Amino acid sequence: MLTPELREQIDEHGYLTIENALYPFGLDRVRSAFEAIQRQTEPAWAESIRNGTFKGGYGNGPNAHTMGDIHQYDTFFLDIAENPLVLPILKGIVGPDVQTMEMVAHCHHAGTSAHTGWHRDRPAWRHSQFMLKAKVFYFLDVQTPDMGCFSLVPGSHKRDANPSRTEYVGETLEQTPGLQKIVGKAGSAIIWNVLCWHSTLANTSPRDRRILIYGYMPFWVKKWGSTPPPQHIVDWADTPHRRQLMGIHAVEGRASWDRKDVPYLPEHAEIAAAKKL
Ligand SMILES: O=C(O)CCC(=O)C(=O)O
Repeated sequence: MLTPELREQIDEHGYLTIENALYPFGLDRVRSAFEAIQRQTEPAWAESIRNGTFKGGYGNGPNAHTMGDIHQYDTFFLDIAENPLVLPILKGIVGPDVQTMEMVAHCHHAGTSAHTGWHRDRPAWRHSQFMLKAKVFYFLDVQTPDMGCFSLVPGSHKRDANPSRTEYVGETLEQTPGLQKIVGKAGSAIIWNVLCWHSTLANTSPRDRRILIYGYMPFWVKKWGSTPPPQHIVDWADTPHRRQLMGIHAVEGRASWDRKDVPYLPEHAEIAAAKKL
């Protein structure tokens, strides 16, 4: 639940943390699912580093291995998108029509430089009640300050200005005024507003930093575009709320925003038929 205290924390500081957020799934199981994807994708990633063809978000490159669309390897990651300890909070923050945007496994290797600099993910569009985009980072291991941990400037989501791309880069990355390193226990999570100024840092520790990244936005934001949702996602989404979470058919929101290329579940057809628009 988004309690008044959590609401105040996220409104004021732009983030909140949850301990034992992976409890419903079992941390060991999450780690082995992560490691299975890493084993499968690492040879191609290593080859792309050798031949210089690496690309992709979240700093994929020599300092980090970004594994996107992890649901395609294991639908267990769809279950995590629906985490009962996190989703009720997201419904309060992003809105009752929240959908999942991205599902990513990420490894920032031991002894490597930062894989991003200071930025925010989108221009400072704001709504009085809801956040346009929240991300949830799950920590697979304890996050220590030397681990290149995720860092943000608390309260910076309220600023109109974006962070400078030329100040506090490279050697001075960690000198950004107000920087807070997000440390925490294995299995914990941070939910944060992507308008916060944020960066990763150099991982000077002997341990890889392994996290899961989930992005959430309201249902009306285009998700699948011209590509129909993959069948394994449609199959997993066997309830109206799962259909909404996967950006297919809304429970809250207009039926006119629903995907017409995916047949409704019978109970969802009734929900859609009862809507005016
Ligand atoms: O990997 C990190 O800690 C930074 C993530 C990031 O820059 C983002 O989510 O936009």
